[in-house]
Amino acid sequence: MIKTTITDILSKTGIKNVGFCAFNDVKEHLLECRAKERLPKNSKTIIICVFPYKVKENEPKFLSRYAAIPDYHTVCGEMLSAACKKLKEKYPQNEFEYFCDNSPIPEVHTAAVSGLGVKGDNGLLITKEYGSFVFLGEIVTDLHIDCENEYNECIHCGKCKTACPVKLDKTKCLSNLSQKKKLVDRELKTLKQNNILWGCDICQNICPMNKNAQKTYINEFINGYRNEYSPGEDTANRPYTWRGESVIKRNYDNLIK
Ligand code: B12
Repeated sequence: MIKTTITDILSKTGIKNVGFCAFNDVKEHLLECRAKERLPKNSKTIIICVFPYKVKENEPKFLSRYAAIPDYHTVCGEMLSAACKKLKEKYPQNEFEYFCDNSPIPEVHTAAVSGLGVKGDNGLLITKEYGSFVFLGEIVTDLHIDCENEYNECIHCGKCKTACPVKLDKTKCLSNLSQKKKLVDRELKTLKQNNILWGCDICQNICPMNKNAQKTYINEFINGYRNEYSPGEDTANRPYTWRGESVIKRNYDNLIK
């Protein structure tokens, strides 16, 4: 009953895919970050939310899909903030704190145990409807909600590992490389060889579970979609803005010569 009420409230703020996870099941695995201080005292439940982001069938030019749309921290953050406000109106005695990415919650694992999808060998959550082209965000609350959590993994076909140039070694992830301030020549060469301007979707594009991934319904992503980056463009609220334009411009000059 309470799950239905919460799901209905979230759906009114445009959040359509929601799962529930007991905070106790995650508390031993929290990530160290400053946002940890914002966790409600007596946190009991994580309401974990899926935000699909595939806009077009075709891949953007040199950009990963997440880099072709407005910054998800802002878009998902605004939706989660509106949801918290509505939840507080319904449950004034309780606390609701939202997080997205900059979060102490291991989001992929939490979403997987909540039944929103499976954890892929590439470390990402893969949903039935939208594949892995989803962002995750959550509302942590001291409201008690019964959760039946079960953890499931992908089909382990091995295609993502074979395709990934660094064999899914997280310390060498090309997405991470594309976001680094300083790169040595060898690293720039790797980005060039793999046509990478910002972010990397190699492990996602090869995944058979992404074959029929549905497109997003989130208008901010659809309306703000840009198929490519152009130097000098308005970079306000793009996923690469936080690094300063010099980093994406460096990657661009590295590719386009
Ligand atoms: C740091 C980070 C990165 C880094 C490094 C990734 C890494 N793990 O090393 C970099 C920059 C490389 C990166 C890249 C990308 N990222 Co990223 N990233 C994160 C972030 C902020 C933290 C992940 C992390 O460090 N986890 C810590 C490690 C140790 O986690 P872990 O290996 O899963 O282990 C945890 C669990 O296993 C858990 N655990 C173990 N046992 C148990 C048992 C139980 C019961 C429970 C509950 C938990 C649990 O404990 C561990 C943590 O302590 C998350 C957001 C978040 N807060 O989770 C996004 C996140 C994972 N990234 C995301 C995205 C979209 C990407 C990219 C696809 C972007 C792109 N296109 O380039 C790439 C994909 C690269 C890849 N294949 O992984 C999304 C993934 C969405 C999805 N579908 O799953 C997230 C969730 C952000 C978001 N809010 O949407 N990312």
